[in-house]
Amino acid sequence: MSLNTNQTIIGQLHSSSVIHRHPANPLLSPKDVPYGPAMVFNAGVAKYEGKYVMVFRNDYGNATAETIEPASTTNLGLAFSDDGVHWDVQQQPVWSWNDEEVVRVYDPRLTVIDGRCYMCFAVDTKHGVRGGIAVTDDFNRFDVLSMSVPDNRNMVLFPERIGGKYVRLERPFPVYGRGGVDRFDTWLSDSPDLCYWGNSKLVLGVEDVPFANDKVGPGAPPIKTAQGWLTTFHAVDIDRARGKNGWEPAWRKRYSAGIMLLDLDDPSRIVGMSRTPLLAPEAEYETSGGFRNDVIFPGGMILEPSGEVKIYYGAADTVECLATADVDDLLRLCL
Ligand code: BMA
Repeated sequence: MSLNTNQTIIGQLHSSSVIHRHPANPLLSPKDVPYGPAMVFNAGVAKYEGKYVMVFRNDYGNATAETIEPASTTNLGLAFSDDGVHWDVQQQPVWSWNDEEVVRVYDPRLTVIDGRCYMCFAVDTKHGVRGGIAVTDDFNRFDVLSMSVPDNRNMVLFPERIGGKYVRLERPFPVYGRGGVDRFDTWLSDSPDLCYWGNSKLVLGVEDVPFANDKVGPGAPPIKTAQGWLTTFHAVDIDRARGKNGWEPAWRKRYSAGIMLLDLDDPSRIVGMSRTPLLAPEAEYETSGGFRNDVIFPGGMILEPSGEVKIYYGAADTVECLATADVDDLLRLCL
């Protein structure tokens, strides 16, 4: 069946059998955060100086499922962990950016490059959505290195330079150029210094993903394997027949996580991609009781020395979760 925007209805989706939701899910919920958010989700996670560190998104300070406030109450929280599963949440949110133009900062992604921790983030401004990159040495002070033009977000940095350049994946929003509807794709740019970005190339078009009809965008920062850069992406399908599915009057989208492998030397080239989702919303904390149900939004991916891959994701825009898989199984899915 076709919609008036040429969107084919996707239908039922299932998660891959190689991925396992952690029994401790959700790892973080609003009740774990001492300054009262109603939603805790879309975290960036990295291993930094011997610990796991997480910067997570908090929304709607005073809201409940019944009373939804504007999104301007978003802030970022910080947590540390010794095992990547049990998290010690810090008492205060981190980094409020006081700038006339900035409405809110959200969806952080962390990448360690040469021992320093960089954070990509989305910024709603009075003149559009921008993607920013900052560096921090203490998770208290964040120095902004670059800000994109609108509209762009979901930036993630590769953990090392490729061909001498820093590289990022990103998802610009070309509304006019894509027929006036959401048809958002995944792009790649490089930079000599993390400040000036260019050489932009298309990596993954939404039409290339069988379980998306609306948008695809970067998930967690890629991890390096001998076969290529392994990376998650979010894939969105819309069905206008969907109605109320969360705290809002209507929510018609579903966010799943996909996985692909990019060429080590030319990461704009896809070596392989799973044609079915890695994670589709199925667990109770992904499909019910949240602000926007049926949302899986990967933002952190860690390759352990054992070959286990930890994938952190926001669920239902309300809680933060973990799923694990063996790196060889993930590579087999792509190839
Ligand atoms: C996107 C972003 C994400 C969010 C998702 C689902 O546009 O705002 O932060 O998780 O929508 O609501």
